[in-house]
Amino acid sequence: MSDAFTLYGSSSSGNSLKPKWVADKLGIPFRWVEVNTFNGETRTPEFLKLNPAGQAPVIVYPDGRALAQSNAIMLHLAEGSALVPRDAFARAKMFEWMFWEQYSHEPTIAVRIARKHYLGMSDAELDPALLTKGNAALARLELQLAQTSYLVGQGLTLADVALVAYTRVAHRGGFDLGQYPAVKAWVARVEGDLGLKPAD
Ligand SMILES: N[C@@H](CCC(=O)N[C@@H](CS)C(=O)NCC(=O)O)C(=O)O
Repeated sequence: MSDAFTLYGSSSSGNSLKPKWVADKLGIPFRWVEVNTFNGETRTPEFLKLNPAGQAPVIVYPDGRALAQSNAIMLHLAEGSALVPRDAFARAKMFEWMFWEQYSHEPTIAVRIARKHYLGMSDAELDPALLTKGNAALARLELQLAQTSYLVGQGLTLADVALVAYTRVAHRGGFDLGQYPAVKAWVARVEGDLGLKPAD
């Protein structure tokens, strides 16, 4: 991967920040193009040519190849690095967390953050299941992180990057990380590893 790619992303989107953090951590050069995901910029004919799903993030190489889905982009960027365990079972465990993130964590926590914090919806307007399911996801993380420093054993992997993205700003969605001390400590640990300042 010698050619710098362009990352189309939104600074307010954890999904967009995931591949940015991986590229920064691994010293991979790229160009960031800010996209507003709330005003239809991802639905223009030009953007749909890059990602027909109409979502950020998407990366584009100088030769025109494009890749979407935050976790797929991270996997591509981090292949062969220490962020992807060499051991097959540990690697599969990393995938287990990443698939779970997209099905059970992001659709509850990120969606509540977007609606409450960015779109200004009141608690009464929000589906109560988002809070219940989001807290269930945080409890699932707490169970693991009370036992291990990182989600897969004792070192940072893409599973941590995927899951910290929205967990670190979960308070914006009305979640209280004070109820999850191991998660809170892990967020600080991963932010340190990625060189991020604590959110808010
Ligand atoms: N599963 C996708 C989700 C991407 C996604 O939901 N992107 C949102 C921002 S976080 C977006 O671009 N929304 C604009 C739209 O749907 O029009 C990923 O992980 O990349």
